[in-house]
Amino acid sequence: MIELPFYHGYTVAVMGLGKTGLATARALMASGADVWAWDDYEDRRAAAAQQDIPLVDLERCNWHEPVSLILSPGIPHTFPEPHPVAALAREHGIEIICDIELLGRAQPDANYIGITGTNGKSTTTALIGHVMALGGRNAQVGGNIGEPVLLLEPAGSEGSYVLEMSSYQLERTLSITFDVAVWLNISPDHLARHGGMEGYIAAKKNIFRRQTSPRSAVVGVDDEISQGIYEELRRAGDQDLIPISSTRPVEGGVYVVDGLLHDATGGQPIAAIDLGSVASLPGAHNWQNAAAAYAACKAAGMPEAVITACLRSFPGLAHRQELVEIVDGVRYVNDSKATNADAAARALACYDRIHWIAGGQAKEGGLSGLEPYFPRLAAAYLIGEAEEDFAKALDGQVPVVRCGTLDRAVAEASKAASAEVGSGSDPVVLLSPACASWDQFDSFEARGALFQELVRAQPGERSTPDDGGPPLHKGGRA
Ligand code: UMA
Repeated sequence: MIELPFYHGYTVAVMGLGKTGLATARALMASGADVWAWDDYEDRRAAAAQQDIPLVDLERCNWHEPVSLILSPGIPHTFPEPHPVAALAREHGIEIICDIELLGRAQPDANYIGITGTNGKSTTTALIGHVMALGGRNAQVGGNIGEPVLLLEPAGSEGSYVLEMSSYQLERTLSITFDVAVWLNISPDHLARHGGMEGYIAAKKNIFRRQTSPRSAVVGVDDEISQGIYEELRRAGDQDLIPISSTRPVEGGVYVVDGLLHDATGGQPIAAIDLGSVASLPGAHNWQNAAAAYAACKAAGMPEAVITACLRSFPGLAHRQELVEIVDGVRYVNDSKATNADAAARALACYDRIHWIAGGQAKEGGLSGLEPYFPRLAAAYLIGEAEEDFAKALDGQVPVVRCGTLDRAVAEASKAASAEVGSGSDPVVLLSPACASWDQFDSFEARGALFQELVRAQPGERSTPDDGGPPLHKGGRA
């Protein structure tokens, strides 16, 4: 746990008692702070009380007491409208920050690697953490990936924090200047929370805050906005800049063409690793993650040969194109983390005959952008709030089965996919919802866990990719 001695004897307000808030309250209490914690939901407050966390209703307290408000990332302080507690803090001139800001203040001498982007940031973060730890570095992984940073250990000046940074967290982290900042890509997401695309981009750009050489920025240039940001940084010339691409050669950068990762940071491109041989990094989207991780680890001073050796043993992440089981010849893939269309596109590009389970709480734009993948869909099995809208969007192009719930969707998809086995197709039942989970589940993890449970409960003969089945995935695009 991270000590926060600068709060000893001071009152600190903690709003939101999910993962972040609970860890923050505990770290503050252990450091001798007077914690005032609150959550809008009774069950969350009860869970906190069980851990002896002091509860104070932050909408009805004396705001002359607290010196800081640690606001959980999911709770808005600006758009669509400030949470009442954030409004009160602002009215009283109290800073509104997040747990990662506290880490930065407590561990100012540590090395920081920050990863952001709309998609792929968890995989890239885990990949960098894996390579650094296996390569002998003292590296700890946390942040939006799911590990609240105040639960990490002190790193000191020798250690590194590898932090997945959401736009929500970047807005409230002021003290950290990243030694290596990774920007993967950007597409519309969380727009209501940032007052539109401009606000979303501005929040994410904080990853480069105050960077000067020899600090490095690793920037994906495969989408137009990111390319523009790369050009902007290049013109300013503040930090060492490494472009990365998963589609084309980039001068002085790291890029992947047909699965082969090239390192051109030294001028002449060198073929470093064939990503087709890394089973845990399926699909072309993972080429971007691998290029970013390679470039970031190299910028952090790791030798190329160590990086590539460690990349090969990456075990992959749960809920991201995770092969759950092959039952009676049908592959069941859990991609519950795909909470928007762009993320779902990445999985849809990897398989040819897909029984697709989608739906939940739709994001702005719905399914738009997924049209090129429709010919790969044997059928769509729709669940959750988005069912009606998605059915309309797919009407006449893809057979639709309205299922309502995940258990029904798995049953229907499984029945149809099993009937196809042996007919020359290689059916995959893919949960890649293109939606948030919050209408029916607590989190995408809970949604993915139920999918795993439903698949594992099915009768039938199990096999593995090594039993001679077709390849697990292909690195194709639409
Ligand atoms: N709450 C209120 N009032 C509100 C809204 C929420 O009291 O108006 C309370 C809820 O009752 C709950 C708590 O706030 O108890 C939830 O806070 P939170 O939404 O910030 O969630 P945490 O559990 O603290 O998890 C957060 C991140 N969640 C969000 O940013 C929404 C997790 O990222 C992160 O893993 C975790 O901190 C650890 O650092 C998840 C996420 O969905 C994976 N991130 C978004 C994304 O990746 O797209 C940004």
